[in-house]
Amino acid sequence: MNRHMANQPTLPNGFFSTAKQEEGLNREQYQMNSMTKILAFLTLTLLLTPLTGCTAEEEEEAVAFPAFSSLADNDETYDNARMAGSPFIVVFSAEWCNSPCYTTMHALWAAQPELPVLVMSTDPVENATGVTLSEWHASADAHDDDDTTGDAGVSLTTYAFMKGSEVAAALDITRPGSLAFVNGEGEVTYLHEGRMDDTDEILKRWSEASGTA
Ligand SMILES: [Ca+2]
Repeated sequence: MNRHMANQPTLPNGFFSTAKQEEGLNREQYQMNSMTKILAFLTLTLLLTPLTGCTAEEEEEAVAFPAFSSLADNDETYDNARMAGSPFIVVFSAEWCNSPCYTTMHALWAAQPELPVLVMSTDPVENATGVTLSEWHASADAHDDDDTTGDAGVSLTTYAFMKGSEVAAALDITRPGSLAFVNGEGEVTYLHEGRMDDTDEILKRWSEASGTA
């Protein structure tokens, strides 16, 4: 037995120490690799963090105009597909809203005539206060009429009057007197609450929706 063992090839001197050194080296290399990976991960995280923030912010800003389909006073149906590809303005009003609704409608026309405007009633009742969509449109047209001089002023010919309480609710609008500017992508670029009669502000918001700002 002893002879047999003696015949075993002798390991070179320092074999174990060399192996240990190699093992130590491998561990060091492994640690280095891990460090590199961690550093790379941290760098990537730092680089991506602001980008992620921006993306989330943009997604937050881009509110899609709600899905809708409504028959207007001109007997034409307006929906998202019809309005897609070009900007438009939605005035959330009601058959019984004279102020500030009519003021805002005429301020839009005065700022730029013949804009594509959808006037949506936040009142779900059919013919609210006994007024049809056509009568409502006529009443809005007459808002700037001068009874004493007989001057009929302007008629809001490019404005379509329709029901839209569900659309308004989807945008958290519960009462008349708000506006939405919508771009060609169907995204709300500006939501305004209350009277809007400042020409510069109207033109600025229209430019934003048109993508020309
Ligand atoms: Ca008029």
